[in-house]
Amino acid sequence: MELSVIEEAAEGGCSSSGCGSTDDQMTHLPDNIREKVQNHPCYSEEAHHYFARMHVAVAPACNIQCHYCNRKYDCANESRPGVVSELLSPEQAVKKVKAVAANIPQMTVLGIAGPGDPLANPERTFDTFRMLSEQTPDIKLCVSTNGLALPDAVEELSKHNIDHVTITINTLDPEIGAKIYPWIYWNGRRIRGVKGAKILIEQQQKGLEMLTAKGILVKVNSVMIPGVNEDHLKEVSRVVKAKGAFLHNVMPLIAEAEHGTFYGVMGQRSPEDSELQALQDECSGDMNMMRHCRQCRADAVGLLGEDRGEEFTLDKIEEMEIDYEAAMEKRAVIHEGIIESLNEKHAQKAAAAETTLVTPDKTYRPVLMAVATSGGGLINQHFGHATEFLVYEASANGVRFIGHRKVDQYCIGNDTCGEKESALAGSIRSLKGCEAVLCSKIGFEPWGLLEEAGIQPNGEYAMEPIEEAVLGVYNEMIEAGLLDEKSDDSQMISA
Ligand code: CLF
Ligand code: SF4
Repeated sequence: MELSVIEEAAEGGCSSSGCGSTDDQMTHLPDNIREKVQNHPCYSEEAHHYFARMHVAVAPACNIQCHYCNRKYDCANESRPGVVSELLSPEQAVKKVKAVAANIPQMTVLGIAGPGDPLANPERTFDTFRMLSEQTPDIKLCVSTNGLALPDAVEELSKHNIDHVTITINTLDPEIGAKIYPWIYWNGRRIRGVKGAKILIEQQQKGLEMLTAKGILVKVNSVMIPGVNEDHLKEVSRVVKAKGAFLHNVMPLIAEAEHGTFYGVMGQRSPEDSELQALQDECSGDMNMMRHCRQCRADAVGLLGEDRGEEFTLDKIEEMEIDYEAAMEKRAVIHEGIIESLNEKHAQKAAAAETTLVTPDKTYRPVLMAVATSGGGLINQHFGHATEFLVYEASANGVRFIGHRKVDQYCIGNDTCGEKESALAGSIRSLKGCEAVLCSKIGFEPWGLLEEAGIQPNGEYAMEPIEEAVLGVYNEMIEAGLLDEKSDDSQMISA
């Protein structure tokens, strides 16, 4: 029964129809699924503008080796390689979760994603989940795993009300698997090559089937490794969707020699932004795609893309007095307020869509635009303060979220901007392919350099909702005759 609901939800998703409005993903979902994802920042692109997640690093060991991982660092299946998290005991983790929940009321989800594999550390992981399900019942629990130990853990996971599980599945083919996983540790033995990869793949698929049969929402992460698995990932998408996975997150391989990973040292290249986007688009025919993953660290705290971990180090938490009952009441009011305003926004959008004249036979070329935001779904960040830009595509079909581009913040604080030339040049380079950048403010110097690079800066939409602003700029480009028209008639699309 549950499986068909999840399948229906996956099919009803926006990406299957080619449209990209993130609100549509929510409106197409059955109520029971919407309730599970509407405040989960990873399972809903819309939610990630408003709700935060946190990870607790309680799981140090791992039972496999991935060629994109260096054991000194966090599990690269959900994290950026080269990041080290402070290991916590389950008790310390619970204390930290309460402290964060009380201070960041928008934090709705607690995930365990490393620094090794959570299910290779079952005692530490399940002790943490057990205490949290008892003591912080308003927080959703989430786990990410390589899948090797998953079938044996499904029963225990379901006991702790864990509704969201991520499995990293990079391949269905043991020959490809042997190029990604040199060995696994299985039944007390190290098993190498194709034989080890075959066991891992079978365990992942079995775990996926068991979870979906229980109605647990499964997200599948896949690392796109050019020349190794990129063509095969369309088949992965098709198969995991058929087995009831809710979402597919194709992430780029990050391979730097300084991280000391096998791929980094061997010079294995990472995909270009455009290659990643093309693969995500190809997979989206069969699957809801996640495009807003930030490859968080195993101790990440805050909205996706921000890291407030420094505010919650162990010494700082020790000094905090937390009344969790009171915090829960406050949190409930804030969560309800956000959901209500999102529902209102959806209703307004649906009403506007009914009166909108869109003429799909007369199309203009799509345009990529970058957006500086610090959350809340608004254009509300100074260009120089951005550490990442969200990229949206505007077209005759509306606006869709494409991904994000990380940049080095070149303007720190409120002092003079534009001094850090190389960081600014790097920001502009990272916006390759975008024709406009929308922000709340921008300095004179970056304005000129962006224009020289063919990217039009725009501060006219400060504090306005992102999708409406992107559509506004797109319509202005149409009116100004900047887009290649396939028709002489003008065409306007509604926000
Ligand atoms: Fe954490 Fe992962 Fe749960 Fe999210 S992260 S365990 S599903 S709560 Fe999210 Fe971070 Fe991407 Fe993971 S953005 S790395 S997908
Ligand atoms: Fe590293 Fe995670 Fe792979 Fe384990 S599963 S080897 S921690 S990337």
